[in-house]
Amino acid sequence: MTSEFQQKVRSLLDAHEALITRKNEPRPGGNGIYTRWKHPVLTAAHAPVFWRYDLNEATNPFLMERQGVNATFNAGAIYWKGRYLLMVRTEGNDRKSFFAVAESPNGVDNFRFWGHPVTMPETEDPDTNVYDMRLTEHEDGWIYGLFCTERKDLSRLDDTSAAVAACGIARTKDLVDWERLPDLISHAGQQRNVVLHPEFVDGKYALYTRPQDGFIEVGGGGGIGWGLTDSMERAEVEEEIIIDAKVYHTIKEVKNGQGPTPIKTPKGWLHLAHGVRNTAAGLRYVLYLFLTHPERPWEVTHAPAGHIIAPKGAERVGDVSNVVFSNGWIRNEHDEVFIYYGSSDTRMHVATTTVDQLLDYVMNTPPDGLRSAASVAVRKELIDRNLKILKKLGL
Ligand code: M1P
Repeated sequence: MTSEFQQKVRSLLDAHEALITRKNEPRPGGNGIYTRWKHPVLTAAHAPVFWRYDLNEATNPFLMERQGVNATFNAGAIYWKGRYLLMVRTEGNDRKSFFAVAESPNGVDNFRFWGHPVTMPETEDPDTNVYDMRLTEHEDGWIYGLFCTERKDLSRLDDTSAAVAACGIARTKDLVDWERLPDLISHAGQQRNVVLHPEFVDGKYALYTRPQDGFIEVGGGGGIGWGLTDSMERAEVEEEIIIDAKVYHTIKEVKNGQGPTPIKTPKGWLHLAHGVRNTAAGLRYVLYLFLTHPERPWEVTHAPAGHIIAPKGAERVGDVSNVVFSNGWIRNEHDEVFIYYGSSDTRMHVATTTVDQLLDYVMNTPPDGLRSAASVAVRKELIDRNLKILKKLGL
């Protein structure tokens, strides 16, 4: 006979299975650039029951959640042996983030976490918190995971929230066993959003960086930087040039950061990034796209004005509201692109598109004229062209 406790465990497992096997569907409508999908691909409730509950009746007679998961967001992504893998920033109720792989057969639903979270080795200076991994399959044969490692700012002991962000580096061949390498040495006070370019450039490893003075505030620095290093075993960028700067009265006025590893196309490298501006309601994070030169990935060739994805509907609310953030996308063998993005530091979503659509968007969307009058002029051109077409078509 099944005990009441066993029945309660069974219903927890059944509810979890129903959630993770729920079929997703594209949202109707859209903008021709990409399609949003109806359900988040991952939420805190997707974390396995056995990660959260003590399932032993003797030690947990009330079947309490002993180690709650608060959020699953800002996932790195990789297409791995025909499967869609997310390296998820999983945050416990204790506010500590850790990495965990969730796998899907189709990229839009049925994401299931692997049995255990990633055991990420530490350096001799232990990380307080790790998050936002970017996965890069480098032509040297390794898969690199670059992530933010956060530690207390020991020069400001009086301020319990003062922290230092640096770029942690690890590499793997199977996404299970990780070799931790020394943190990136750079000459900026804080580094977050560091991404490894997948190819050697002039025989060196190339990194997109984000040199800034402050932890949340940018201070004197900011912008998406570019630097080279001889080795990833002792990665150091002597010099960082800013390839995509913050600009007044744009969607990246306060700060920005490279998103996932750029995608190589015949027209150049497609980059997804996040831009941040301030509002009376706090910071607003949106995603934008730009293209860089095929041989010189540090040269921006096309930069559409504004955002490609902004927080919408339920995405706007969460632990840190009004945020979309992406550090993972996947291009599959059909040149379909799955853009994975976290909303409001709480959950993960997917939007699907193709390389062709993204190239069309990035190459044919007007750049930012930086003034209202310039925006009106470029919109009037479109309106006039369209009115002629509508007239000709009798519509
Ligand atoms: O809370 C919003 C985001 O803030 C940080 O991003 P950035 O360094 O660009 O400000 C990160 O902590 C990111 O994880 C988070 O989503």
